[in-house]
Amino acid sequence: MEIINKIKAEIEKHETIILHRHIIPDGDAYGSQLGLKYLIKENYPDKEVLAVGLDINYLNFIGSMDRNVSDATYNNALVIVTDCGNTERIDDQRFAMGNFLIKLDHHPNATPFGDLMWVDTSFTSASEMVGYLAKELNWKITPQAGRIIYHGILTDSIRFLIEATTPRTLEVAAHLLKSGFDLNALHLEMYNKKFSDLQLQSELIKTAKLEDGVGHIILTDELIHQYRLRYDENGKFANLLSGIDGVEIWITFAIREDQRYRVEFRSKRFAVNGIATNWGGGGHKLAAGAIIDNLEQAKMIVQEAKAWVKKGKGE
Ligand SMILES: [Mn+2]
Repeated sequence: MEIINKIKAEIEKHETIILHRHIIPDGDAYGSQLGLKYLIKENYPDKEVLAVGLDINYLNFIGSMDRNVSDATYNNALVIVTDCGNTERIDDQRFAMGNFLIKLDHHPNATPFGDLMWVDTSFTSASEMVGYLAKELNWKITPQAGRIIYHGILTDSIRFLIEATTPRTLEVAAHLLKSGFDLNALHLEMYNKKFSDLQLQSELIKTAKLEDGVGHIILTDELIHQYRLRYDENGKFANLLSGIDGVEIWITFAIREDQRYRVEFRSKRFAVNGIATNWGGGGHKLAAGAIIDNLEQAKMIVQEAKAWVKKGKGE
């Protein structure tokens, strides 16, 4: 791929490289950003490579961000933004202050930006793109980098379950695994559950609603407190209603610290990013998100989803 060589050339041209990704980061945001950081550091040891944005608690076991990156650092720097479709969602809005800007993403290209774009929705994850880049360029991959990138692929692909999973996905994963990180230890760490999580899941399932092909659950503030969940963990039930007969679209409304609601849309075949966009959000065809103010709006969203299923819209 020609684009990969262009990215390589920009990396080689710049002494300082600053990596950004989306706000409220997930495994793929970390995997693509920190993974790329460690890859460049390993293969170009003389370069200064920094990852900016806020840390998120539940991903501490994956890595952490660089703090106190000054504005002056951006002078003559290469900036690469990973896993982020639109500029409003980029964590740390200084992304445009560098010398050259690259967008590396697997979301639909709703907002093109940057001097160079590698946007390809055929990848499961931005992490898969970074892993592919490393494979194609024959870069050395440390176990640390391999683990971080593999984690990003596994989370975004839902353990290789989503339809975007291809032979390439598994080849990249296999290539990363050759770096020698402890796969079993990582899996144990990722999927270890607390008993209270299971109890909370049972509360959510008990109060779940299913009507006209649309399922939804509401994670309330009461539940967050009762089960001592942190607000930054409010996205982890987005797939609780997946794979259920008769559920075409499933929606999770989860309370945020600011008392607004995070909305996660999922579907087997309906383009739910269309609904998310109507509410100021966005995302992938079958997995999208938005933020709303209250549960009145949640009701409207459920009605809208039902109408979509009825009309076969976005199939
Ligand atoms: Mn992603």
